[in-house]
Amino acid sequence: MLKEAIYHRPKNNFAYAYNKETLHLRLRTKRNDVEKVYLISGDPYSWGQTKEGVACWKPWEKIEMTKKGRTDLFDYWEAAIEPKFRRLKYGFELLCGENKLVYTEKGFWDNAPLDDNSTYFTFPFLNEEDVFQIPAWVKDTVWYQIFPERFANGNRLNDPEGTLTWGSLEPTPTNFFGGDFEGVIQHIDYLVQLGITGIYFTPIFKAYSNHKYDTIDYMEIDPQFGDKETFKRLVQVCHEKGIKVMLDAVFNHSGFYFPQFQDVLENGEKSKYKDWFYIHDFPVQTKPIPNYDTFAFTYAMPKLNTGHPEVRAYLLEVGRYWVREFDIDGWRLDVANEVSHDFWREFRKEVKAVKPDLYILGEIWHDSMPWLQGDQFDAVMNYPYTNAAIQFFAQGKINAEEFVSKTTEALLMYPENVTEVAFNLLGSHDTPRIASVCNENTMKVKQLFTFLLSSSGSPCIYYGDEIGMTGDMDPGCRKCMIWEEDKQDQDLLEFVSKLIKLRKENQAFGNKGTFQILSANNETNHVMYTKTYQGQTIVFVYNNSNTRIRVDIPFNLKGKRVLNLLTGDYFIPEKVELDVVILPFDLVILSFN
Ligand code: ARE
Ligand code: CA
Repeated sequence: MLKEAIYHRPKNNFAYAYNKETLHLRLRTKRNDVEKVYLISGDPYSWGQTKEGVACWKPWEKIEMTKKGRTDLFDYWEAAIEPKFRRLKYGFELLCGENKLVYTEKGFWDNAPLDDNSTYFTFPFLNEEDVFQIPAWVKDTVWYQIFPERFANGNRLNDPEGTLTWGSLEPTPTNFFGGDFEGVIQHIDYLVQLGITGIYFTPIFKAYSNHKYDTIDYMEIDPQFGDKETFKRLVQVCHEKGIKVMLDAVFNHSGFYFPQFQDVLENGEKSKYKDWFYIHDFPVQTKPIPNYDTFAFTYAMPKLNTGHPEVRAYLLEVGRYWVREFDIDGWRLDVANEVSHDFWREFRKEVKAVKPDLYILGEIWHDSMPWLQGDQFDAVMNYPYTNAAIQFFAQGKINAEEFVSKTTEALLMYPENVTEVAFNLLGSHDTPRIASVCNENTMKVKQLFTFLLSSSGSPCIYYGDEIGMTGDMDPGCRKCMIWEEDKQDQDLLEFVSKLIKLRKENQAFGNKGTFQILSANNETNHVMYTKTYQGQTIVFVYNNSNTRIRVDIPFNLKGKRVLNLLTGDYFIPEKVELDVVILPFDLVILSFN
């Protein structure tokens, strides 16, 4: 057994409180190197003893761990345990053939040092308030992302100067098409029919650009979208239709025309706002490169000093205000990883005090464990998870094995309670559209939507992706929504609606279902996995090749009723062996009990 590959560390994705009774413990070993792993554990204060008169737990306990997943390099093992006194000392016993190895915090042993509990790993106490807790509704939400300037123009009167005819031109960084809140209200039934239960709006506050990430006033609605009354009505309409509303909080930086920044430009060192930003030296200059901190090198986005008490008070009030006065249900935090942890900790306390089941979603594209400990965000935009799927299904950059490896890695990167609410997406206003990434091969788009909607997490559909809209990187991905039905891919729309319906009607399909890879074959380039919950098994098989393939379904289903979830047909296999034929880039979803 390769000791160098064996890894565990308490209080992160390897050891965490799943709920107020249960701990999850994970171990990493070299792939195919270990046959069995046992968790050896006991109470720190009664290790190895049974104290008389005290209802002690067993002196120690040994339970077998299950193999949770594998990547190209590693196997991952997991066990769930409910320590009677909510604290635990533990180690791992690894077996391979005749070989045995024990792994504790102090290293490796031939036999478990059962007489000395100080060598073991410790989970000191499971305190309920430290358990990562997320709003329950998020687990059942299917999101839709709206870029308000481009969804629908419901009111010509608020159009900004120079507004172009809807969809008449390609989007550029500076053009306007007049989308607004009225437009969203007018099309709310379209979203209801699709099955949407949450909308994430990119910024709506008063700003200069068409994307509104350069805020002028955080307390005002941008007049091109409507006013506070229209926004109130929008939230009301959404809530009546069972749709939650999430707004974008751009707190890392303000816009160039934010009055406080303008004051600094005007008054330099004498400005009372000079410490609201990170000015390197005076006079302030925007060119050739700004002499103040910005988002990227964008001079129009000066970084806010969230360590400054006034800035902090101001932004925290913004955070509370829209929740308190407008009843919004979530905040998506822009450039979340460049703002201090310290600020986010306070932010969480403040906004959750107004609405305890508010969803806090950080925009981070990478491993985000430091923000997902329960004290900052509820979730992050889970780009790493779907990236693997995109590379496999859409781009053919990786093979079936690599897809499984990367997906498993992304799933095990976080505690399970985190992945249950991860914000999964195939694209956004910051990425090329999924149809374009798939070279407009709708079969591939369907495979990706199936993967997205059958994954655990909180899936999000970028407006227009469900009707096959195309577009490259920003600004290409921000075209006007197509409303003429004959120009929409109706077949794709129906397919996506069906998936959402399946997710809602079959608990195994969504968050409750346990995900398990059954096979990944590089020759046929197919992948098969199951989602299971309370007796229901759903098998997903994807053919990611340009030839038709025949795949064995590794279950004895003789005489059982097997439902094809996509067609609604069912059949009863007459033999023990069952195989299915799958056309190029097609997929099959079978369900049975
Ligand atoms: C403009 C141009 C872009 C150019 C950009 C940077 O259009 O082509 O790349 O400037 O100079 C908003 C607008 C954008 C605008 C930008 C600046 O929507 O159209 O882009 O302002 O004016 C990183 C950050 C992440 C950030 C992305 C864009 O970590 O937070 O970059 N995303 C948010 C929003 C954006 C928004 C802003 C931030 C600014 O979602 O819409 O942009 O408020 C890798 C990296 C990531 C990186 C990602 C994308 O994977 O690891 O860290 O994200 O690529 O580049
Ligand atoms: Ca308008």
